[in-house]
Amino acid sequence: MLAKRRHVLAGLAALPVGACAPGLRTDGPAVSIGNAKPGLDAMAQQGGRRFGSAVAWNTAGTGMSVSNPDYARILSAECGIIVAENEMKWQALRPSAETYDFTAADAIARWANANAMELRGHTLLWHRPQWFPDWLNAYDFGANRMREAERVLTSHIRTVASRYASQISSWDVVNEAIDHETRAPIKTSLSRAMGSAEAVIDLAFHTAREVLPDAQLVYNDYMSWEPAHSGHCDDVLRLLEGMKARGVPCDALGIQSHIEMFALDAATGVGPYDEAGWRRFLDEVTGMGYRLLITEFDVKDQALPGDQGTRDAKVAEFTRRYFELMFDYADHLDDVLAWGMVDAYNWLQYFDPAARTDGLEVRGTPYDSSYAAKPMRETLAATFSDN
Ligand code: 9MR
Repeated sequence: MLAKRRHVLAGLAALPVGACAPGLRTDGPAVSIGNAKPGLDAMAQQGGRRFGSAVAWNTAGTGMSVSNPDYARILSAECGIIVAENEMKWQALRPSAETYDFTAADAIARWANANAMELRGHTLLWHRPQWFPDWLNAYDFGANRMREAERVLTSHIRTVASRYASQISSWDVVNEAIDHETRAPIKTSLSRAMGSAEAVIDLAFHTAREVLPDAQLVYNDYMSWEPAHSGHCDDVLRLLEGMKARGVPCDALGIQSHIEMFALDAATGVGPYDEAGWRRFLDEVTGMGYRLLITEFDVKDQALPGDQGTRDAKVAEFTRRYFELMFDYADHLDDVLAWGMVDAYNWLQYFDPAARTDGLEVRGTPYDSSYAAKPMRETLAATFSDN
């Protein structure tokens, strides 16, 4: 664990001094970066971790976020690391079984480099047929099914991981492998051909380790602190225990952190959360030696009234409570990433039509759609400067 920590800190040392200071880019119109300076990444770095965000290059719902100078300026000011929201997934990279298309992923990697930001990798395998390319769901693995499935999986991981090896030091190797409802590992064309989901997961991690001996390899999932997630937390614990027992080279758990207010708790005025259960979960995960990351933070504000002031205050309060608890595990916690910095470019606006029934935008990221910092941004700043 100490070695891993040193690795992350060494990565930080490589960043040019002041890389993320507000004002790095001077070409966009003035935006409010909140009152507190410096930017969130510079504050997070004081505690030995990086802060950053997902960016969309060409997402159907939001278009090209970094080509918007207002958005790019916020990323430059606040983030030391970015992750491609969609562009490194199989669906984006693999138009067919024989071909790769790195156009968008390379463009994001170049943009990160040009703006002195690091990159996270997401994801070498999203273990759900829904997010496999169609050709992979329908793939004919032939007479030696297992060997061909292994070849398809390992050649993808070797090709993608080695392409970005100099820029990406932390990868979501496997994303979401257990079904929330059935509580069982998700079946895919690959797991059917290879005999089990575990066989696929193990091979994915071993292959990533072979290509990236020093990178942080992460299992990423959406288990969360709301009571409705407790079963999924148990299932993820079993998966992590299994990987430990089998000697699978997984270093960390990525906690997506799309935290949810689908109802309000009368006592707290924010969404219900199971503090004791969530601490038990984090204790078990860290007790097994896994490090933690917050990989996709944002807030679902469905149960809050439309009024902007009230809504932003409650979103910030829910954020404060969540980060306060997570930072009780600060010794185990590495990168913190938001799933978008600006509401207009956040998946919650287009992904789930029921995200708000009043037709208003979800206000779940640090900046609103006119690029003004919201109370959530100040909550994150306060968290990082206290830790
Ligand atoms: O935000 C992403 C959205 O634009 C895509 O349509 C969707 C499917 O590829 O994936 C979303 O990102 C997901 C991430 O990759 C994994 N964790 C859950 C995220 C939100 O659904």
